[in-house]
Amino acid sequence: MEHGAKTLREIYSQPEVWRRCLHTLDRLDLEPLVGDKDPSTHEWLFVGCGTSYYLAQAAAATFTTLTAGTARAMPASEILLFPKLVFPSERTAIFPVLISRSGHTSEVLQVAELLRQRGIEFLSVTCDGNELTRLSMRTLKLPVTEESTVMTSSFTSMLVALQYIAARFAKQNEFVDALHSLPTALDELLPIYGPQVEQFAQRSFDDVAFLAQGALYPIASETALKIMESSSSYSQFFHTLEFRHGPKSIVSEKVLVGALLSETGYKEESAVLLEMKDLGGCTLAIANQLSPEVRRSADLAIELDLRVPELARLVVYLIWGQLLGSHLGLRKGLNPDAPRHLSRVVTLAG
Ligand code: F1P
Repeated sequence: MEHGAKTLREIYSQPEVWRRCLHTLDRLDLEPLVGDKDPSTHEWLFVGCGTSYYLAQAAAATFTTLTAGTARAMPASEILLFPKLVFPSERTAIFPVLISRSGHTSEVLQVAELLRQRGIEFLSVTCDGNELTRLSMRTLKLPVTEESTVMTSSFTSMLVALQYIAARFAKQNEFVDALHSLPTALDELLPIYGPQVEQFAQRSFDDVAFLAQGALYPIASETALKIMESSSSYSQFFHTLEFRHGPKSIVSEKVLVGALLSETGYKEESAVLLEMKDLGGCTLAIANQLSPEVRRSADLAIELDLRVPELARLVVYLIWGQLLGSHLGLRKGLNPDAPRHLSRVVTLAG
């Protein structure tokens, strides 16, 4: 099989996969799954490893913004090593949500065991199921089959599902409608920007940094992780305005600075990107609507033009980093389907 064929197929399959997941969610009775865990009375604690941890952060940002409740995200290892950080008081009602594509990652399974021992009910969100399903009383298993080592459609589908649940709690039917409109919107964007990202990836970079703020920050984190996994290049992520506080000293013409620009913080965030261009960096701008100066100055400018609430756009911001990672890997002669040193699941011995 051609290098990267599996991963690229899975990236391009996302409109179809989202449609399938939304169809499943529309038919699902959420009441027995989460009905008694209203975020106004329970703190939702999203847990995962790697890509699933960034997904946990994006889900927590969505719950905090859409519902009146509080939500947090933690890597599974943190709960195992520092449980006091997570369970500060017996009085706080928490509802953990364990996220794992494979349902097979050791640290996540160990957290499931720990929660069972403490008698804390939790929800598992997964694509494959596996042991996690057997340890869970409540499971949301999505119809996503992903063969690739790196997570692409599984990330976006599980995030769409968790956003769907948050919107249901918040009684925001228009948000659910917005999620339903994403597959068609992405179908239209892929033929426009897919080839542009591929072309852009023919350049080589010494360093890569992705910037974002708010709910887009975990999406920038996952973008950087995709670049690392698929192209074995080191890539970092920062809150956009933090980039001025030191990191900008890496900027040169061989450094890619990518910004996922929010609508809320557009003025302040785009000023950082324009400044990095002035310092000689290569810039990539992704925004829902681009201002003329950013469109002019960026080396690659992607305009999503989605007519949905800002928070419902998260998954569409990620597609371009998924593609960029794969194409950078291919340009380096690597196989993004089989990233160096990585396996599909991290299983710890003992
Ligand atoms: C989590 C994960 C992936 C990563 C790698 C190893 O998997 O860390 O994010 O790309 O392949 O596993 P999972 O718990 O969601 O299956």
